[in-house]
Amino acid sequence: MKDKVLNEIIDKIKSSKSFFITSHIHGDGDSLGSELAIYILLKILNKNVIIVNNEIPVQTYSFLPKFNVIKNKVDKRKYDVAIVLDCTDSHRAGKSKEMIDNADYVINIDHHISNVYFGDINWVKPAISSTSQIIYDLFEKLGIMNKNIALCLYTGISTDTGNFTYDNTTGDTHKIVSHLMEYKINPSIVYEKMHSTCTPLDLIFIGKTISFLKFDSKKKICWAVLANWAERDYDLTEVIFSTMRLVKDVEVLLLFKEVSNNKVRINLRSTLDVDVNKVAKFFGGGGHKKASGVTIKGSLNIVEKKVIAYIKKNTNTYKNKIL
Ligand SMILES: [Mn+2]
Repeated sequence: MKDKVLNEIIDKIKSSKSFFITSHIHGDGDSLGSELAIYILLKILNKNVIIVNNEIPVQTYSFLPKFNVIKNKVDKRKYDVAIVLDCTDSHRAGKSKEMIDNADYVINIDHHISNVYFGDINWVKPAISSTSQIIYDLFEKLGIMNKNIALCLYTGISTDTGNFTYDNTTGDTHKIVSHLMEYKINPSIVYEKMHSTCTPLDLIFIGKTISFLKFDSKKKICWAVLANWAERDYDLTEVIFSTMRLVKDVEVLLLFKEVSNNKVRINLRSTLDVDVNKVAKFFGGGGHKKASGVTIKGSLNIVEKKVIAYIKKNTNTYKNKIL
């Protein structure tokens, strides 16, 4: 079954000339790593290829090879194939959706459980840690690998496994990474590029956020409310989560970010059995069982009350019977 989809994708790649690659808005290590790895592959195969995202990615990822080829200008050309990576739904590609709709054929490769199978072909594997880990099989099958591709895939896998600590990290993940390491990837440099990104002012902000953390009465749900959230040049969300994760016995972590007037972005994380994808889905979002997100219209205060009440009502954190 796995080989059937993969073979169809390989046939389509071989028989097509022009490709457009995209992913979800606010790219991360996995989406950008998998996009650039596929870009390099298609260049090796002498294809005409372009990457267009909703926005130019944050500079954190500028260490990735070919980072500068990523554009944010939608073009009206008709591409033979759109390859959409790490993206649950074509709407999640933001303004690049128009180019997906325009393409003759859509290849959807993703590992989000909430993927809506919007492609002409869908290579969706929710059990796999990252899109970068899924597409490793494509490179294997084609017998194409080099240091740049290995660095892109390593960065993607490392991002989505929380540096190989989340329970989506399997023996296969390590086997793949062990092969990628043969291309002289330096884990400490990759880690530092992605994580040593805060300014002293950011640390003060994180300190304030942490000192105002909220908890439910059983201390199983922990959340932070962030008014006037401003996107940084890197992902401060994970920095705050990694600090929140230090609290003993907490099972659900949330950030409520006021992204504009009357619009709140909520990031959800689960440390044990709680399925936060279901929580996000209830409010119109989605993602993974242990990491998901949703944007809700409404004031910060009201959205916070609604979501926390829903989690309390629909979960029983003491018995781990949650959604
Ligand atoms: Mn991913």
